[in-house]
Amino acid sequence: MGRIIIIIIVVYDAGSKVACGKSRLSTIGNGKIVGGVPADWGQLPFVVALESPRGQQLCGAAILNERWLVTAAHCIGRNKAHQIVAIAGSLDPSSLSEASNRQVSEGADVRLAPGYVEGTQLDLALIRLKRPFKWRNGFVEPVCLPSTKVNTLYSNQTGNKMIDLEDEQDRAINQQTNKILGTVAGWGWNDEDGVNMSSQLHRVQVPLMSRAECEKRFQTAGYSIPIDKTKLCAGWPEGGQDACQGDSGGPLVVAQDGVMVLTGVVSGGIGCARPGLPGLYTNVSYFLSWILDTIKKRK
Ligand code: 4AZ
Repeated sequence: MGRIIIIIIVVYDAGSKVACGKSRLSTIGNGKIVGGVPADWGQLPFVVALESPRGQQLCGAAILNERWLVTAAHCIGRNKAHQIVAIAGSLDPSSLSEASNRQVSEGADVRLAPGYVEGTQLDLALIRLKRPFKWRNGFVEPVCLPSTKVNTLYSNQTGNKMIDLEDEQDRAINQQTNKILGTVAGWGWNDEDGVNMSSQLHRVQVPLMSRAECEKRFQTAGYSIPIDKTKLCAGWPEGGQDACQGDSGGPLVVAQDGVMVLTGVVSGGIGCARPGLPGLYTNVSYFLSWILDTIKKRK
């Protein structure tokens, strides 16, 4: 009689025992955030609202695992961890009608990206939650981080000399005959002046832009903004769709191999959705080893 040996392989992403990056967005169509549409349940279950203790909308964030969120460093400001309230499982955090899916936790600890001082340089932070979020299929789920595989692959090919990941990223962005589309989501302003606002989570698609082109566009418009490898740009040449005030800290995700990968974190820009001026994001892959070190050291 033969024996059946069953091997169970558990795949961890950022230490979560559930699959990351699931989304019910088939083709993430367009439709706070400027030029977007309200998000529906199951489309972006990793997006979290950050509020002040009084319930004022501060920023967005994304779930990495039960304990850790990633956001922009400038979202933390002078707040202590316990002054940041994270709300998951809610499309409209101001509404109490979603009580069954909603989960709330204050921060217990905040880590700013090494070297962050203020403003939008090295604009990344991790928040450790006081009470871990519980996974709820379609409502509260983690996002995927970019793969470290790429790194290993290139270091193998080149011996000690690592191929620069960000150069590869730029190359990939430029090579695409079809643009790489990301989806950005948040509860921020629906136009640059904050005239139109809604309490519903909005989402919109924006194409990634190479660092060189991005820097050139800002230059052409009279702004000198160095776009180094810690940053990413995304936006349409004609404008019209973008993140805006209040969306900071929220995720820019790109679908890769059927899962949503956290590629950027909303950081800033000149106005919102202006023609020729893409939105600025923190480049998550640049900070990958710091993120993994931090969240694995303390679960
Ligand atoms: C902000 O102030 C902000 N156009 C965020 C994103 C963008 C602009 C401003 C992107 O939080």
